[in-house]
Amino acid sequence: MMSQDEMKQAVARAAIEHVPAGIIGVGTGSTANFFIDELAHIKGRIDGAVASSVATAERLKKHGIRVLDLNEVGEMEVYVDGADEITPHMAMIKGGGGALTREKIVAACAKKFVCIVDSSKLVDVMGKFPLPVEVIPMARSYVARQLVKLGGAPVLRSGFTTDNGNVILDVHNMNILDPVAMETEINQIVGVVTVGLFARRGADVCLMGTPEGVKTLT
Ligand code: ABF
Repeated sequence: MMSQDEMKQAVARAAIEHVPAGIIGVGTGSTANFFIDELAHIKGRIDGAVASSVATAERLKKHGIRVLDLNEVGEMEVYVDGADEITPHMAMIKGGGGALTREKIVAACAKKFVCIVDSSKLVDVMGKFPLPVEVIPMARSYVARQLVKLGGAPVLRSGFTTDNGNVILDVHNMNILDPVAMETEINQIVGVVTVGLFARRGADVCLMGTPEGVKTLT
């Protein structure tokens, strides 16, 4: 029986096949960390990487992979990252690791989003995993009240500040039946920096680690 870490490692290895020559975007989290470790083996094939967090930048540098500023790179072929939940339609909840804003920015600059997950992340309806929302600190309680009106139960992530100096509200009890509509609605709340729904621009390919091996969803 494969452990969860072995499944994450298997998808990380499979994602290497999607890495073109040039510059790629790299996500954050434990599955992305396995990917970075795999990337180290083929680092001669790429010119460098754009990181979605300080933690990812540090891990890339530790492996001797060049880290580039997104503003100097422009568009990339591929972005590889994990997710907290993903639907068969490729919509995702991300941000459990707190890097959602930079993840969404780097993903927006990539032609292809390759999502790497173990099978525990696949759901029909998202929302069991609390939805992370990055918020400007002074807007925290205003945004929380608006999220309550949408039926959620926001909880301030305690002792956590994002790489951008903001706070995160983890919103419980969201039954996300229309992810695109909900992403749009939460994006409109003043004081919200980023909602961890990646539905308007979801994944293009999902590599899923299962006990039977890696499956590809498109
Ligand atoms: C990133 O890492 C995040 O968007 C998501 O919250 C998290 C998934 O972490 P892991 O791969 O450790 O489950 O992809």
